[in-house]
Amino acid sequence: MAQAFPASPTTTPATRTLVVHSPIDGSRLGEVPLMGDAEVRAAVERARTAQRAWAQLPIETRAERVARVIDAFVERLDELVDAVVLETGKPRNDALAEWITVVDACHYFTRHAGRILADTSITLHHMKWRGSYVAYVPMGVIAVISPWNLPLAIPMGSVIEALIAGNAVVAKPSEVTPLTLLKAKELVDATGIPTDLFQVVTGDARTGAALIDAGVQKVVFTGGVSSGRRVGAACAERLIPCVLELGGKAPLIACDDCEIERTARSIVAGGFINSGQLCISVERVLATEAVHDRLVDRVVALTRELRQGDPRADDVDVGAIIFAKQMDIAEAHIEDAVARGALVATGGRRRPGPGMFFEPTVLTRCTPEMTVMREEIFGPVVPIMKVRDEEEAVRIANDSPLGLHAYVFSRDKTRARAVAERIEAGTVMINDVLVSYCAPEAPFGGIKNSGYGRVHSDDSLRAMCYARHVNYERFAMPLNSPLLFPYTTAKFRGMRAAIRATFKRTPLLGRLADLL
Ligand code: TXE
Repeated sequence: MAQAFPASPTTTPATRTLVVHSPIDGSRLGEVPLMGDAEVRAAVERARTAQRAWAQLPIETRAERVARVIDAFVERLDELVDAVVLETGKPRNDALAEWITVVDACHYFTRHAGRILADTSITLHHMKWRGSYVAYVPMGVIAVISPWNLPLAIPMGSVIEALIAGNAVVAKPSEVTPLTLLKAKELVDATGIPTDLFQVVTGDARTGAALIDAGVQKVVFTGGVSSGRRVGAACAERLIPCVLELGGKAPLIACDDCEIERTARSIVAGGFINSGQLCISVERVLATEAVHDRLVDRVVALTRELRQGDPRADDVDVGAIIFAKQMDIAEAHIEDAVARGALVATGGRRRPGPGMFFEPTVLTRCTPEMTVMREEIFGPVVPIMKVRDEEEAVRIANDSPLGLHAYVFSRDKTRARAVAERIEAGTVMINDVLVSYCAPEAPFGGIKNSGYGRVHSDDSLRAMCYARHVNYERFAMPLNSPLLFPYTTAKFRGMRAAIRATFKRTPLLGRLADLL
């Protein structure tokens, strides 16, 4: 179908702006500056200045001020949800899920930051004359670079963590969906949090690259694998840490004792919520022989019941495709799969009419060599493959360069856990889909080409800080300690005897004898 409007944001070189269109009907939503090096650098410098005063505040004060973001989000919920719906074409429910993820993260971290970031005392196992503790020191300016699929939840989750930890943030939203984050910034500013402390720079990949080069102390990046490699290399050059969250190919293993209705509904939700544009979407179903046929029938029936359309109405299940390129990708996968013997059980096409809509699609008779089973789809396409048993399912699930998320369905909790523990992924969910992302206290991130580092969780909040180890004196060592100059034969012998007594793996009495 010919595009009735620009497939992605159009740039206007004369004024250096990005024009944003709604995927619902192509209407023009607004335009934002395409920022270059100088603007980005200036934003980071302003952020650095604001951060110095912010970092001096007690953690409780910072948490209390960030908690006001919850009030602003509650107060202006509809405004924010509408912004997401218009810019992404997703149903209100999907937009609300983004809102909840941010507000709940804010709720959790503002309540627990004092505990998570408290100085941690370390008992030294040998150096009993000294004591240690770790203090979590704000890093400075954190760069958050985010994609278009969750334009509110992905950047704002990290923005909240960075701020509570005492940092400033400069965030670069996707060029496809910059307006949502600008709206969120408007709400954050209204809480009285200093405007320079959280800034949004708009633009494309070059703007993102400029941000990494602008003297930031850490980068939290979510996006495609190839961009992630470039971001990782740029951070390595500058010796700054980064979190790379690079997408997935989540398998769903349906064991032969799975509950058919629950599994089918979860497949449909996991495959078509957000039009399948989630890095944790169900991207391949591995159904054991015993349940395959019943599961396929139910998944297809439920998929046909989905109501797709203008997401501004409340009774729509599946909305538009956010980024036009994803429709080409979906079509290419379907074409390849059909050429290799798959069946399009339902869906399979773009929907005619205005807007970027792709039918929820179920492919059956899939096999591992099909691209749809190997590469990220990031669209409303669910391929199903029949496997002999769990063994084969686990082998195929792990035969992937990606390892972000996975799902196991079984009535037997012990069995499900045994399967889950064999899957190579950052998160494995049992008997449910997607909601694990909404648990701020649990780590989220991948292994293999899905990237490294974690967002969410207490560890991730601490990782927004430098761990400063402070080592102090409990008892003063004598000035003629063997650790201080001058070295002498007597000191050396004393040290040698002590070390042997300490590390010799024999009973205590024998070791004490060494000291004599
Ligand atoms: O992501 P990109 P895109 C997958 C999905 C999709 C593919 C590409 O399969 O087809 O990734 O999506 C900025 N230095 N995911 O093109 O290009 C860029 O401006 C600094 C998975 O949207 O990776 C944007 O803000 N910044 C994913 C952000 O990075 C750079 C979600 C992501 O852009 C940069 C979306 C660079 N060198 C798509 N290159 C997920 N993991 O959830 C790009 N950017």
